[in-house]
Amino acid sequence: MATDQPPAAQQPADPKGKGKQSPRATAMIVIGMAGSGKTTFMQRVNSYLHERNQPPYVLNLDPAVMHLPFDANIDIRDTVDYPEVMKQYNLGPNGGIMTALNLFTTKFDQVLSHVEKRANDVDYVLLDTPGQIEIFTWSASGSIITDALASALPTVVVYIIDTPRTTAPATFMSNMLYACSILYKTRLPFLVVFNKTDVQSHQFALEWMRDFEQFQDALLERRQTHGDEDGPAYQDSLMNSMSLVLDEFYKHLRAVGVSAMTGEGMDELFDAVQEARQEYEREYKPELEKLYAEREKKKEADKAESISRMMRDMKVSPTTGQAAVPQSELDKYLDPAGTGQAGEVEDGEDSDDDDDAEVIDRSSRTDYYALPDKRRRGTGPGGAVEGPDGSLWPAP
Ligand SMILES: Nc1nc2c(ncn2[C@@H]2O[C@H](COP(=O)(O)OP(=O)(O)O)[C@@H](O)[C@H]2O)c(=O)[nH]1
Ligand SMILES: [Mg+2]
Repeated sequence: MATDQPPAAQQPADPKGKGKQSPRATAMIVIGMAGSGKTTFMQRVNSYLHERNQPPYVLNLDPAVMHLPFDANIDIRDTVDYPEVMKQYNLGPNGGIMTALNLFTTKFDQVLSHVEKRANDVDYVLLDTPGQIEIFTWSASGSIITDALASALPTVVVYIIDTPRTTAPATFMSNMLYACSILYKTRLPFLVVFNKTDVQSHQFALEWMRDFEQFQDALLERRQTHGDEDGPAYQDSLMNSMSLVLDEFYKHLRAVGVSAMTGEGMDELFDAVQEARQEYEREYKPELEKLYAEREKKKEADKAESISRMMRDMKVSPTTGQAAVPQSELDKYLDPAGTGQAGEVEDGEDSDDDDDAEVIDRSSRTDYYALPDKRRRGTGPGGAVEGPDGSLWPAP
């Protein structure tokens, strides 16, 4: 059980002194097909952790969600107005979500700094992602968010599967191939969660993953009972071969069954998340550190190169240090307005822009309801409710 684990902060530091210690929190990025139960799962995990006095830090990245059944510390809807994005850019629902996510990603440094501030106070950081899975998994912004998070704290991808809807071998296979592609794309510790076990036990799935012959038998049986319902017969031989290929993938896959509705399976879930965290420490983090060191080295080299190029361009004499271009001439370029504050003009405008879409951490902001209407969710259609003393509350 999660609470039996030693807190990360007490784990011994790397004996070689290499690499810095990870923050206490583990991030769980919840991904899954629309309707698989991501949001309900978030709600369940959130209340499970609250019951154990381990309140998580929660982020909602779904700009299109109408009602969130949990309190998010950071909500994309506070930063980006999804209906407005659709209108302004003339987009449909998916394009709107994608653009909203892209806009939000430009502010992700702020999000990350909020998360990092709390990463040693909480045990879990939870992220709900947009309903359409590919918007997150196959977009640049999805990768940026995932990578940024994983470089800041131990991160686990939690892939939610709608168990009752994956009992057909063909559907199961597509779902697993999808899982496989996300695993290889993110390279992060991965956890498959078979959700809705209150409706359908996930035992069949575990058996198919353990023994490909059982999967092949099920495939044959399904063909006999359902005919061409799941696809033409020639597809079966492809799936038979795929089951052999995926066998290797399954061996390294953690899978648990839960019901987000009833709370069944939560203890096993957190055991698996802790295991995945250890995998992050063991495998992902050293890779990350190596990459980081390489990047730093390259940055240093680039800096040295650009300095020497600049010196060449300015024709600075290496012996006298005298520039061929007079200083007064250079000043013109550095301070075009002649204000004596070179470079400040642009900056001022930029920071105005930033303020427009500042990322809000609701938990640390007491003036949330003093924000302009557009910046607050709960206003507009189904808007905020006025309390008896005139204070505003989010719509129920
Ligand atoms: N029976 C059952 N239904 C669930 C469970 N989890 C989610 N659902 C239902 O599945 C539907 C989609 O859930 P939602 O959380 O909105 O999915 P999302 O689109 O992935 O965020 C809703 O009607 C939920 O009530 C579960 O564990 N058991
Ligand atoms: Mg959802």
